[in-house]
Amino acid sequence: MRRFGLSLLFTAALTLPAYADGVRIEAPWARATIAAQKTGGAYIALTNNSSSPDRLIAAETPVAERAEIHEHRHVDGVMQMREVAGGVTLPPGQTVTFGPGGYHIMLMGLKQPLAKGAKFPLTLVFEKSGKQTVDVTVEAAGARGPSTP
Ligand SMILES: [Cu+2]
Repeated sequence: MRRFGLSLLFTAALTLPAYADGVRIEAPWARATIAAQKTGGAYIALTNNSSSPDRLIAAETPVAERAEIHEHRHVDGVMQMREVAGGVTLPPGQTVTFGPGGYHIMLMGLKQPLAKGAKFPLTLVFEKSGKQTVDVTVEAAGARGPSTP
């Protein structure tokens, strides 16, 4: 009996989510969109709990044709947006926060409007720690941050 109990413990340890020693995803949120809008933005905070750098290299969601990793930058006083080549580096022990005016997951070709209060799955692909899926909460169209951190 004792031996059986131990092996169960081992199984539980092996099936713990990868983020225990990799990247933790917090506060996933998005802004509500209107019917005519075919793009939207999703935001998260990524904490790399491992001892080596990792990288966010891709994103996927069933609510859009595709998801790209974008950043906003000021170029000659004008706000521009572009895809981040090679993904976003996540230094060990640090949190990289995505938000309006900075890094964002661009949802392109929305299949339906993102309604305030709804949730949708977002899968993030990390170079070292693999894939993780989180539920993104849709906030008001003008929200500056997540209502539930
Ligand atoms: Cu964008």
